[in-house]
Amino acid sequence: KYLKGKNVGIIGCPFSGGQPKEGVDEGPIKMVEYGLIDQILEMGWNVEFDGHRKLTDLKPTEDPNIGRLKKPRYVSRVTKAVADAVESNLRRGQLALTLGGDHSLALGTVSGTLSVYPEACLIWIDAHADINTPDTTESGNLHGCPVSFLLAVDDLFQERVSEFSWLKPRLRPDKLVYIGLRDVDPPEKDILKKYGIKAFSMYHVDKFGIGKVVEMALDAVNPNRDLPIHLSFDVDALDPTVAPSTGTPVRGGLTFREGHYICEAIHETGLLVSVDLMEVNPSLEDEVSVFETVTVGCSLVRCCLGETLL
Ligand code: Z70
Ligand code: MN
Ligand code: MN
Ligand code: MN
Repeated sequence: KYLKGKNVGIIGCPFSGGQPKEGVDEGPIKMVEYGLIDQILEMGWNVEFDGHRKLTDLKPTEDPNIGRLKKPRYVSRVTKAVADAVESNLRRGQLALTLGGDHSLALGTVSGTLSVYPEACLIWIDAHADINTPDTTESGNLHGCPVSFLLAVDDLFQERVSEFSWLKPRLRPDKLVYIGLRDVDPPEKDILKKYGIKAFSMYHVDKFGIGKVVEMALDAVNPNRDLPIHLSFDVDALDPTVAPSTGTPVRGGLTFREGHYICEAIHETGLLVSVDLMEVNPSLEDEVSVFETVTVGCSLVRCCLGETLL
């Protein structure tokens, strides 16, 4: 409905500055090495990919904390560049596919999507809510904060961080829905309640089944099935037995099929304009774990682009 033809622009983002563990910057590199581009080409898509972004060039020489926030200048510069890349892909009628890298990158991807499609909804698949504010974050890691920066509410935190003045918070709370949550910090729970944000935790997946949960999630943010969709998929939403090589694995996650079902069902709407696949860290765990995590990342992406079982 929003995209003309099967054109995808891939934005490879080797970036780890939103959290403390090295190696997550290798995630996009490994997904491409494992053949993701050829797999997408074989599905009949036109693919634009000019290599991974040189994001480390944007690293400032000095980047002291702002309050608790770690590496705010680096994260801001990188995510601004990513926002511009997503915006450019979408304006040229391509599906924007961003490969991370840590989930702070969604500051950029979602901003880019909303600058082209202000009416877009955001479906966030994650073990974590990533909605800490500069006031509530315990860790100071910006990958735990992107959603709060994106929300268009005026009283969410004390002061907007001036370093991120390029970022226009324009995500309305009723356009955001979560699936897969199971490690949400107490202040994050308060924020979800305060703004009435729809969230389906693993409890809801167990209670209703993934088919019903995806239907309820779409009903919440896209009741007439006519708005563009941004899907932000943190691979740690999957159970650690399925995707072990990620920075913050949390037990009790989505099965292999539940994760793929989400991508298949969202593809089926025909409304998907922007996809993030984040937090694959090939430096964690053993060789088999890395293989399983990278290949599951690739297959989730293929399902978003329309791969079916039959
Ligand atoms: C915690 C924080 C987080 C991912 C960890 C954890 C956030 N709520 N997100 N791993 N992907 O640091 O704010
Ligand atoms: Mn997560
Ligand atoms: Mn925690
Ligand atoms: Mn996340």
